[in-house]
Amino acid sequence: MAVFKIIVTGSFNSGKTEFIKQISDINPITTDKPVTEKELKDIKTMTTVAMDFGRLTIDKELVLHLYATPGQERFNFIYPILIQNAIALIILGDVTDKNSIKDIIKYYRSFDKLKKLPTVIALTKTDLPNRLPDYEVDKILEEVPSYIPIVRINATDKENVKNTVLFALEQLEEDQVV
Ligand SMILES: Nc1nc2c(ncn2[C@@H]2O[C@H](COP(=O)(O)OP(=O)(O)OP(=O)(O)O)[C@@H](O)[C@H]2O)c(=O)[nH]1
Ligand SMILES: [Mg+2]
Repeated sequence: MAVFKIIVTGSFNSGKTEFIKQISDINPITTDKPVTEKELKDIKTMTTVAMDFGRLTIDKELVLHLYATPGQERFNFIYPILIQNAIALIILGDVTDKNSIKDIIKYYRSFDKLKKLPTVIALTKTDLPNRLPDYEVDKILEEVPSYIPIVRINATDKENVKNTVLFALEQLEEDQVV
């Protein structure tokens, strides 16, 4: 049986923990602690400080281990540890938050420097009424290399999340063919 490791990253509040919770077939391991920064506390009360871990059994032959990073920059030290043996990267960006979309390219570059991985960008919260207009999001994402696929999802929807993970696996297969 093969075990593949996938990394999920993205800004504070972009939906990483939610993503892992939706996909995992075991109780996910999370490391959420109360938010200490005053300006972030208004957005949400809990934040991931080390990682989230979930497992998805595809079939008898293949199990995926999903690790999500913390969203705050002061926890960046975990990236080189998490990326070891990873086979794909999923970067989340929250379409209700301009800065979260701007951060996508930053995450891409940080991880690309550590290791080149097949990557998928998943824009979250596309179900919310306060989402930015598509043209605004697309404009910010112009900097992203055109070979990186972008999908729009609701991270609270299990099927959406599963399809994103399967899509990331497809990227891997395509890369191997080349
Ligand atoms: N409606 C909706 N809510 C979402 C979506 N994605 C995330 N959320 C909600 O947004 C909030 C923040 O999500 P988290 O999963 O905690 O975000 P995170 O990226 O893990 O945040 P940090 O660990 O603090 O960086 C939670 O209440 C989620 O349920 C989405 O696509 N749609
Ligand atoms: Mg989290």
